[in-house]
Amino acid sequence: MPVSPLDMANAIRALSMDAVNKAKSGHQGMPLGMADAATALWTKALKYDAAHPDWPDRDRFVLSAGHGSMLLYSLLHLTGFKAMTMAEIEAFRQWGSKTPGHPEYGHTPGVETTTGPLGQGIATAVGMAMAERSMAARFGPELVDHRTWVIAGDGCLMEGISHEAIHLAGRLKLAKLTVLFDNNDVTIDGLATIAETGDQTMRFRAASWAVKAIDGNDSAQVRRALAWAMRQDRPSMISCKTIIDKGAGPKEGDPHGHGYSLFDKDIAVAKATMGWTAPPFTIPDEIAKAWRAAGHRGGRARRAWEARLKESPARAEFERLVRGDLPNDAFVALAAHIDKLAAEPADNATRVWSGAALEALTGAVPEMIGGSADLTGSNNTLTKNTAVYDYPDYSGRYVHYGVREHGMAAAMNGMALHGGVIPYSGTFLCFADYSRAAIRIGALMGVRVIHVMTHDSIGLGEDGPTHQPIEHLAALRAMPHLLVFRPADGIETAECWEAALKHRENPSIMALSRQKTPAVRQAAADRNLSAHGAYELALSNGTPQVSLFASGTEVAVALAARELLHAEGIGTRVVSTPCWELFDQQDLSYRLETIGASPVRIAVEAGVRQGWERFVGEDGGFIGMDRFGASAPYDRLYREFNITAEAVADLARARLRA
Ligand SMILES: Cc1ncc(C[n+]2csc(CCOP(=O)(O)OP(=O)(O)O)c2C)c(N)n1
Ligand SMILES: [Mg+2]
Repeated sequence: MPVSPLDMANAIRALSMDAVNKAKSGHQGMPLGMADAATALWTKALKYDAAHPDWPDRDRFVLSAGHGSMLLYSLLHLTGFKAMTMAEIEAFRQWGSKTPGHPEYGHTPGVETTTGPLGQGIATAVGMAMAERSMAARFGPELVDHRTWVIAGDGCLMEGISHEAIHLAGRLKLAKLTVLFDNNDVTIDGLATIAETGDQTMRFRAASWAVKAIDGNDSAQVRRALAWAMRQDRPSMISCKTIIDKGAGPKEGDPHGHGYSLFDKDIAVAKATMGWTAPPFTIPDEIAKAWRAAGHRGGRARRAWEARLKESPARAEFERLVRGDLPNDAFVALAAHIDKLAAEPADNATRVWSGAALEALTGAVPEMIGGSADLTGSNNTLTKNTAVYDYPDYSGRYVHYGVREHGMAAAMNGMALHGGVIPYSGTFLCFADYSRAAIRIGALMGVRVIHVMTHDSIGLGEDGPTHQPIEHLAALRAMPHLLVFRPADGIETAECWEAALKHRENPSIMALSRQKTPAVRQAAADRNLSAHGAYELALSNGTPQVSLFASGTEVAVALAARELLHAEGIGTRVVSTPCWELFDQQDLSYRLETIGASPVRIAVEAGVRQGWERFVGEDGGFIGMDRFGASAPYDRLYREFNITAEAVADLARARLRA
């Protein structure tokens, strides 16, 4: 008997039920409901070669509904991704397995992005589709011509980030992006209608998508819809009406069937209903063979692509970009900029210095793609090298993301994951709260994206406490793998940009000032001092009695306090701390030497104290903020909140007397 699409879909169902049942946790509802649609996608439309999971011109598949991970793991196993053995399927959700609860990028070959927090996947996929268009504009369809496919559920589309993502994709007319909506009308709490009566098809249409509604459990309809999607001149959404736990006999359509809810007895009934007689974790040969054949389908296209790449004059550049290597001369213009600043120190806002650094970098690093969430003029992210990225000519390198911080951050993750581009973007530091969930996924995945976040303290002034970050630096420094840079002047800003670009497995934050600040570095250094994370900027006259630690604009405050103290014969040194995470990576002797052993240690930062103990000790002094800010010119705010050289000097004297 020939193998039918239903037989193949039932293989996904059997594996998903078995794995969730063995783990006694997980989610089989969605894998069962979407098995038919996923089978159509992975056997008819998706361009991939299971033997080469990293082939650059493969289609990207994003399981935005990451809780349905067994759907993806089943597909990877059945199509023959080497790492996804049956032993891994049996070890679903266990320590060290390739089958964690939610798909994790970098952990499991074939997983294109980490998903689980609902809505992130679809927003990340938008970035993948953007990067594909950018690369295609550079290298042409011979080398870059692939699609991005997403499966998203009710939950993903309820999340606010989906709104940002859908409208961005619609505005950019990303025709190679298709979302399969698992329209099963069920979430965890029960029927989706307890919380949702909107019409997703109308919503996508309103965002300029092509939309089609089908029966997602009818494989012929799905196949036709996939072919339809590939003909559209805009992003497409296929609303797949499905039944959760499809195939599970009496439990089919259970409004509480989202998670682990099929036990031995139910599975026996389900398998009997679908005529599945193989033992658990076993795929009948004929069905396994059909799936393997689907996994090899893309082999010929891959080999043809490899032949084209071999002949292409752009081959070396393309391969460099895919590896993520920077151009050899990436930092030549930046070094000249630093030399100029060292020769002629100047005062300015660090956001302006960032703009200057970006002029140098975007000229030398063509894969940098910038943008802003509608704050271009404030963030200084647009350079003369970055034309606007837009339909129909995607060769530009500047994205107008609109007022969509969360969608922007997620899109940047997707761009970096796609590869070939290095995304950076801008907003105000205070709105890191809006994008935090995407920043976190980026940190978890270890992708090189750079978040320019200006207006980094009360120093932004008149916009007042709603816009003034207080706890944000501490909150961002708490996140593993994230590099939080807060440079003090033009040279440090350039150095921080260099460090951020060189750390290819970390996202970075550039916290930058709105207000002018003096040059604190007056001479050329023989190396990138900021790359040490913290360094002694100003020595003490004589034995240091006081060590001052500061970042960003407060470094100048610390230097002024040092002058006051030196006038009184009190030896004072100043340590600039532009990136705590990089300081952590220095050896112990460097760290101890930099912190020093003076009797009085004081930190100065226009944010909360949390974390500064590491430099000043539990009993150290702190000059900063312990409440929200206020609306006034910035110099008045610094005085009112007592973040001044005098206040630092007073505290130092008091501590020396104590
Ligand atoms: C941001 C976020 N909030 C909450 C959850 C917890 N959660 C996981 S799945 C789910 C319901 C999802 O419903 P749907 O997308 O319709 O999936 P289905 O039940 O159809 O499989 C929820 C609330 C999550 N993973 N991410
Ligand atoms: Mg649902």
